[in-house]
Amino acid sequence: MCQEGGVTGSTESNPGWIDIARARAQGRIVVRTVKNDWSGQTFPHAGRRKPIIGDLGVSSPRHPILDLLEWGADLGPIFEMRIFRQNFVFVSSAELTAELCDETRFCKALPPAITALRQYAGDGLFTAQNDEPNWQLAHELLMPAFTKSAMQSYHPIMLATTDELFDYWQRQSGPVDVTQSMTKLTMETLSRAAFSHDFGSFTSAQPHPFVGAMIRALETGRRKGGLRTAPGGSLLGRFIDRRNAGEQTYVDEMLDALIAERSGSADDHDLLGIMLNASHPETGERLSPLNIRYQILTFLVAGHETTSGALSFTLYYLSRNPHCLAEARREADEILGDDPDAVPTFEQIPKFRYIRRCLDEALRIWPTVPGFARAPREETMVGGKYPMRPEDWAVIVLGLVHRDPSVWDAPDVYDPDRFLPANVKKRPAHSYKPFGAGLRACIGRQFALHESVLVLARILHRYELSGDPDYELAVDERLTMVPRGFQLNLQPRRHPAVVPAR
Ligand code: MNH
Repeated sequence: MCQEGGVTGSTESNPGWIDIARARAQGRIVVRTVKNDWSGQTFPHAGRRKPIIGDLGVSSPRHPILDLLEWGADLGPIFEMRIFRQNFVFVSSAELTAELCDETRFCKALPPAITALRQYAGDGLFTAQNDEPNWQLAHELLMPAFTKSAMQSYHPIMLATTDELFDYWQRQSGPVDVTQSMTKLTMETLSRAAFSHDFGSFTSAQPHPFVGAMIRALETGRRKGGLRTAPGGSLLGRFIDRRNAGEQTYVDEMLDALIAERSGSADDHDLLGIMLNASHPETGERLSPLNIRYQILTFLVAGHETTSGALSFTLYYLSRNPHCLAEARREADEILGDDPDAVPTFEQIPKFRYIRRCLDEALRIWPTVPGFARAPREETMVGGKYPMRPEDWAVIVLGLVHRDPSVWDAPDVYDPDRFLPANVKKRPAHSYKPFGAGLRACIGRQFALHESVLVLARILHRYELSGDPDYELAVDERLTMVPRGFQLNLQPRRHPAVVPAR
């Protein structure tokens, strides 16, 4: 990584001002360099670059990713954005993505927005550096809890939270807010699977204060990450930290209390129990209580809004595409039969093939984690012509890769059949990456897929759903991408579902 700028050495005799020339002569000032500078290469960028602030104006602070998807589409397979001294390089083609996803040459990188989250999530799975020992340890101890077959133990939890969602909807009058409902659902599912805690999302009118505090703390952290290289950025960072300290302390203390309550118990029925009890088969190493807190926070954050957005976008597209809705419902009815209260068994989940394709296609158009960053393991050349060194990184912009016209026909059209096995086989590898790549790919993928398919099948089996025809899709950028203000009208299906003869 590039050297940090700033004054080094003792500041004891600092009179309150710095004689820059003298400090530089004494070697106390490191010349400020552009971060992620790709050996000085430049790539296309949007608009006219301004002194000092660089490309700060090209994206709105409220929806930087939506803006990036817009202006990035015209800039070609690799482009850049410079904000103060921080350079961002983006990749938007399936071809360059395939190259960067080659694990033999590249690995995960931590751009500033992710590094900023280490203040909360430390060396937890998502924010750990590739070579931090706790990544390997946690990965090995937790992988067994995230396999396809491990979903068997979360299946009853997922059924129960879906029942609570239906009860909650029953008590509502008028249309329901889809993103809000799905966020309650995924938050409850995850907190129960992770540490058997009920946040009461469906029973209290207000969301549990923990949820808001956690999201605000992280959101602020991410914003702070963007300011790092601004003049006065570290001062502003400390100010933000002070303002944010209360929320962070509240979140940390609540999680530490939960962990302390369970330590010493052999109960390993949830993720917390596994983390407290599992030790490495060869070295006997265990996760520390602090690292366990980092992991729990990571699961809560990485796992709830992402899945909620995936569910909400799928419901949006189903409501807009009557033939897809009819096909998805036909599948739900065929597997679940004519009792609207019927619940899928664990073994039935993989049979909802069409519903799964509807989900895959929604995550193509709106990957709820909008991108991930990659760096080379050794100095190399990307795209055959751009030298890249281990300290350089590029962000794969999934929203653009998933619409690359050289791979996807009519990329803005919602068509679940793109994910028919024969069609998947025809596409180049790595043209669809909503869960990331390689060793550091999403550990919760099976969890998200199992939960989403289960919930969608049950909703379709139970309700007649219709959206407001005048609603225009709006997307909120929180920690992830979710639809804003999307509502559905839900009518319990009156007639017993008819099972078509096979
Ligand atoms: Mn998830 C990593 C997307 C659901 C926990 N997740 C990633 C990455 C992507 C991603 C992309 C890779 C990021 C990177 O390379 O920097 N995750 C998703 C999406 C969904 C999702 C689109 C839902 C849809 N993730 C979940 C769930 C959990 C979870 C559910 C937990 C239960 N994800 C993680 C963790 C990592 C991760 C933990 C980091 C894994 C690692 O680096 O070892």
